Amino acid sequence: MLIVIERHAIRASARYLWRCFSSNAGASTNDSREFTSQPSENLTSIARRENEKSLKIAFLGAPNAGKSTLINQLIKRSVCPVSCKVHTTQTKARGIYCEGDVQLIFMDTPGMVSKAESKKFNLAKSFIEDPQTSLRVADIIGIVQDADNIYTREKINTNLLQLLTEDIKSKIPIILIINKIDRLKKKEILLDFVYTLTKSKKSPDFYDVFMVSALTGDGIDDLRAYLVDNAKPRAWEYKEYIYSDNTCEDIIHKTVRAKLMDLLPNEVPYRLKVKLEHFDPAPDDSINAVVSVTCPNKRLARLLTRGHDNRIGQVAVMTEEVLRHAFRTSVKLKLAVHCPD
Ligand SMILES: Nc1nc2c(ncn2[C@@H]2O[C@H](COP(=O)(O)OP(=O)(O)OP(=O)(O)O)[C@@H](O)[C@H]2O)c(=O)[nH]1
Ligand SMILES: [Mg+2]
Repeated sequence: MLIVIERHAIRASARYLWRCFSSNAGASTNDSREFTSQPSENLTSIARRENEKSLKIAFLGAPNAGKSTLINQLIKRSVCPVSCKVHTTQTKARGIYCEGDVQLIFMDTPGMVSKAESKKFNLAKSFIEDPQTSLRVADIIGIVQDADNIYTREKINTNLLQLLTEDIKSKIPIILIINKIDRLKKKEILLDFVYTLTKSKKSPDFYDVFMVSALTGDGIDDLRAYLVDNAKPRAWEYKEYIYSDNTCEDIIHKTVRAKLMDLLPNEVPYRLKVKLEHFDPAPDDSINAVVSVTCPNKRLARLLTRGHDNRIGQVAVMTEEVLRHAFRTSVKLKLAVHCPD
């Protein structure tokens, strides 16, 4: 067993070191900054492939480990909401990526919480239920570990370990994905780190280990290629032009909420109500949307709308940028701040 673990650690570190020292090191994999139009939804133009393959990958990990950022990088579209605060993802969602005959279906999940935490912070049921339901339908499980968090990086989240029953472990391969490696100044720490994680008796047996930065794209090509190589022969679940199981409206709503979480302090964003009021895809594929943000009191409304930093304006600009990357089309967004007082 130790030999297997060491083999994985060596393979992962060799891959990582190769990236560090090869001439391509540091090259970003994110080529989707070109905002091309959405492909035409002409079904008749989509020829059925002869050798269709697919793979469903469930990403699980502690809150804020970078699960959603990772999926966005892998599918080259920002469809999963990302913010610097915890509990950005509230419900499971899928991001879909197609390459040749292969369709990869990534399942984003809320960060792992215990039942007690869920009760204490009054979290939706989905925080407990969705990681479990995603696990059950996965072909492969990716445990996402935050390399930057010195408190949690050397052990797998206990709530997550509880979900990995013997039955799940015997049926579904599990890979370890160490994320945020760009945050580590001394890269050698990573090797100690992988060793500790993989040799722990509490950890499951990992089929493979990846070291990535979902932010910069480092290591993402390797991970995507590995998943493509492991896809199973079977019919695709989604048409090739579908890249999320969320509607555009859902993606807009969740992205505004995530950007409010990025820009507003402490608990403030959790107290705001975000609602999509108007959604209008134009004939040229561009999108116009109006979203209302309701504040519980005037003080918070002023925080958003007044002052030299114009936070609501910043939220609109940041959200538009993310949505252009998600939909690959131009997006015009209006945010209206309301206060019931
Ligand atoms: N430096 C760095 N930051 C990252 C990386 N990946 C994600 N982040 C940042 O980490 C924060 C959390 O990222 P998310 O993708 O929202 O994390 P999550 O695991 O989906 O979080 P929840 O949905 O709240 O559980 C954001 O500020 C990201 O920009 C990375 O590889 N490097
Ligand atoms: Mg998330």
